[in-house]
Amino acid sequence: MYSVRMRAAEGGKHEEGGRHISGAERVVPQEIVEKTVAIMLERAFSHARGQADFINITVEKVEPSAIQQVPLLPVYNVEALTVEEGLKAAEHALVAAGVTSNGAKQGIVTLLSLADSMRGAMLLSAVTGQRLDNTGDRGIRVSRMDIEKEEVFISQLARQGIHNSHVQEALVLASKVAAGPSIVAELCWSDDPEYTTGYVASAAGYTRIPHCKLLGSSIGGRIFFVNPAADISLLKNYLQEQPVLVRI
Ligand code: WAQ
Ligand code: MG
Repeated sequence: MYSVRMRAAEGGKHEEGGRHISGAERVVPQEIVEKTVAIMLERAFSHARGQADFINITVEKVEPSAIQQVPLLPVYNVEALTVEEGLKAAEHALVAAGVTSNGAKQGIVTLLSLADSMRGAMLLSAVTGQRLDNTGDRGIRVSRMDIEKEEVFISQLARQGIHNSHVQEALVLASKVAAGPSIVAELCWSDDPEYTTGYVASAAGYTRIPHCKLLGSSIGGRIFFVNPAADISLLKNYLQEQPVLVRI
């Protein structure tokens, strides 16, 4: 199997101050590597966030015996008609998942106050809402994950009437994250200006929340709420390095 990952930026490389445009990560058999790279390149070049002028694609062999299997999270939907209702629903879902009320509020404010979207996610204490990682405005990028049977997965989502590439990728990422050591919950909404549905996930499930932001906003992000006693370097290693296949 091969890990294939892409990151694209505008105005130079990410590490030289370029603005993050898009990214993607898959773990696929060798026969599919070429097609996967082509799809990622196409995505990087045609993204609503901007015109990428730096694209990094990494292809790396993964030993099948090193791949950890994790369960696919069940999907739930809540209703919200406005951004205010959406963010309230997110706060409730975070508290239900085990984040303190203060931590949940702090997390939502942290995402709302981003000046621009990051490439990765922030780690926040599930108790105090304080930032626990030291990756600054780069964030931690979850990588090396995929779904076991993509066609079955897609038709399952289509049957529930919720298939699109955002849901598909977010559910795989959230399933990997929720199975990580010391993870309490995740909060996310997209940085794509045309996509406003976000979610809260934990090992108990993935709750979709409409209207987490206004249509047209290019600011989104991810927060992983963790147990304050977490071993941060162990968790970072799991999120970035551990190959994971989500079982359907
Ligand atoms: N690892 C960590 N953080 C990431 C990653 C990753 N692999 N990919 C994206 N992020 C962060 C980064 O800060 C982005 O700015 C932010 O998340 C949003 O990423 O069920 O599309 O890929 O309908 O724009 C939710 C779907 C879609 C809800 C979320 O996120 C639903 C989405 P995007
Ligand atoms: Mg995006």
